[in-house]
Amino acid sequence: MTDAALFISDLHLTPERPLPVRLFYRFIQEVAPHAQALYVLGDFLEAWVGDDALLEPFYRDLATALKSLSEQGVLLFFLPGNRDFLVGPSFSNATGLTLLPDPSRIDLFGMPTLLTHGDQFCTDDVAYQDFRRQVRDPAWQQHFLAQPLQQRLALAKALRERSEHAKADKKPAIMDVNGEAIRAMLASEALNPPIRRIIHGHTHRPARHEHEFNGLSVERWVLPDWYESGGYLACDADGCRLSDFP
Ligand code: LP5
Ligand code: MN
Repeated sequence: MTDAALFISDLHLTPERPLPVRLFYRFIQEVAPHAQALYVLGDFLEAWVGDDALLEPFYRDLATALKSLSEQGVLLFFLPGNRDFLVGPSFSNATGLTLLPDPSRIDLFGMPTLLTHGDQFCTDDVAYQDFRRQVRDPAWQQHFLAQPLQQRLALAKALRERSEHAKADKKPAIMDVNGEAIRAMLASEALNPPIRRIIHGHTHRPARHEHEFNGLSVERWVLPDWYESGGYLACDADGCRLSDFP
């Protein structure tokens, strides 16, 4: 699909996991330049503790590669995930990514489409939603960002460990989307024209689902993670399809 819009999420890029990093560099050389736009729907980075982390060569190199893609004329967008919600204006400037709020509505080749990371749909995961409310609070973020970089990195590491422990005790179904939460988001976006497509990541369960809302069908695409191989959704005027990027 030339001139398609591409969607990726959940790459969780970190110097500690080289495979997705290699895949991503190849993706932005081989696939993305043929697209009209690339949307990154969160969890692009393993953990982001503030834009001053851009001083690290690993992130500077990523930013340079993205910037060069944007200079080739590909429109770049970023919507935050639960790992990288602290991405800010310096990251945006360095990469050429335009920051979008979560959720964001776009007109995708005539199709009213809702983009979101997807974690807000996981309302059965009550412990996570409580945690989310806390860390998305602007006052909490201001306080966190005022701490020295090394301290923030240490906190993020501790939090990652707690998250892995917590997940080990959660039933898989709890960490999937809740149908009522999807309906609630569709209802809050009920302004004309009605949403006909949702694209999100987070659950790492790539698929196409169909919902019915107010008598209309709504297709919901779930993006894959990049742990063992890459993958993306490509959409054009004829529709969308998921592709692997091995
Ligand atoms: O991320 P993943 O896939 O492992 O699991 C998510 C939910 N976990 C998270 C936490 C992140 O992994 C932590 C990394 C954040 C990096 C950003 C750094 C900037 C802020 C740093 C703040 C110190 O999002 C997980 C879900 C899962 O998705 C599936 O949906 O289940 O949720 C949890 O595991 C949350 C636990 O259930 C509750 C954690 C309580 C921790 C409370 C500590 C609060 C005080 C913070 C200070 C350390
Ligand atoms: Mn996520």
